Order: sequence, then C-alpha cells, then structure tokens
Amino acid sequence: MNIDFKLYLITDRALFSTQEMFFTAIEHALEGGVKVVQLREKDMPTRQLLSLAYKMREMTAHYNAKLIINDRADIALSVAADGVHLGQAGMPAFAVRKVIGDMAIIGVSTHTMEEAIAAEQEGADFITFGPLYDTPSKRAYGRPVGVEQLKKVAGKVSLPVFGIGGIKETTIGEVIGHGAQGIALISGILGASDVRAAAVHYLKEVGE
Ligand code: TZP
Repeated sequence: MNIDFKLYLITDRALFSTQEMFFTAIEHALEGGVKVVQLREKDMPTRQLLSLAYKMREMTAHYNAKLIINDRADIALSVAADGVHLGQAGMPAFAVRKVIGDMAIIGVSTHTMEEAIAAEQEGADFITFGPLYDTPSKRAYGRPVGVEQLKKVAGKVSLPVFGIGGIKETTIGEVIGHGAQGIALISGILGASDVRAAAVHYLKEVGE
C-alpha cells in the first residue's frame, strides 16, 4: 500500500459549538489542501455517526481527499471510505483486513515500541505514534512519549510513522527530523482561528 500523504487530520466535533461550524472547519481544511481526514467521534451513537460519515465522504470526495473511519469497519464499508483507523483496544489489523480487503488503508494508533512492531506484523499500512508532546486529551494516560522514542520506532519498523499528540507549527520540523513520514493532528488545524490558513501552513511545513 502506498501511503503518500504527510498530513493526517483527525476530527473532533467537540471543538465547535455547532455542527455547522464543525462542517465549515472541515471544509476549510479541505480547501486548504488537506488530503486525508480521519472521522473520529468515539462517543457518537451509530446511526448519527453513519450519517456524519456519509457527509464526510461527500465532502472529502469533492476535494479528492481520502476518508478514514476510526474503529468502525462497518461504517467505512457503508460509506465507501478509503480505510479504517484502529486503536489498541479494538479489532487488530489482520482481522479488519478480512472485512475491508487489501485495497483499503489500515492505520493503527501506537504508543510503545511493542505496539508499533505488533501493528506492522498484523498488517497495518501505517501507524501513528504518540502522544509526542503534552496534549490535554491525553493527560490522563501519563507522560508524552517524546521524539527520541519516535526516532527509535521509526528506525525499527518499515511502515510509515505519523507523529501525533500536541504537534504545533513550531514542532513539525523536529517530528519529521526524528523519522516520521508525517504528522497527525487535531487542534493545530481545527483549533486555529483561520482553519484554511492553518492547513495551508502545516502542509507547507510538512512538505506536502
Ligand atoms: N492520539 C494520540 S494524541 C491524540 C490522539 C488522538 C490527540 C491529538 O490531538 P492534538 O490536538 O493534535 O494534540
């Protein structure tokens, strides 16, 4: 599987006070040139998530961007998404591969060397590794893993590695410099006051 992107935008509708504002932000990110969006709304009831996934599919297709669905292979298949992103607690990549087939992309979230190696052995196409830096949503899970650990992981696995967690404009260079193919992020882009400009800027910094 050719994973040719360098910026992986993850959704979090909780950053917006209305659904319309959320859609506008995603639209602006796509206008800014984002090529891959992961729909990650873990607390949403299935019926609602499905309809959001259809909407995201429509929007991403319009901009020729890929859509990856967090955890739910069933929803990914229903809306003809490009792939699925798996956490550590859900189905492993080899099992999801049987459901979604060889043409779909499988990303796996990893936080340790062991998880990264396992994800590769289990047939992931790429991994995210982090949290690299402090980020509010992950504080409960302990200290960030840091870029030195990223370097070790990127040196060990042959999969593309995307750094994740608290990445800001000022730290992109360091993340790429420590072996990541790209960056995965939420707030750097979706939390910006001008989402379009932030997308353009991050894409430029990452070289996409
Ligand atoms: N996994 C590890 S850190 C993180 C996820 C989903 C949150 C990333 O969000 P942000 O705002 O880019 O730190």
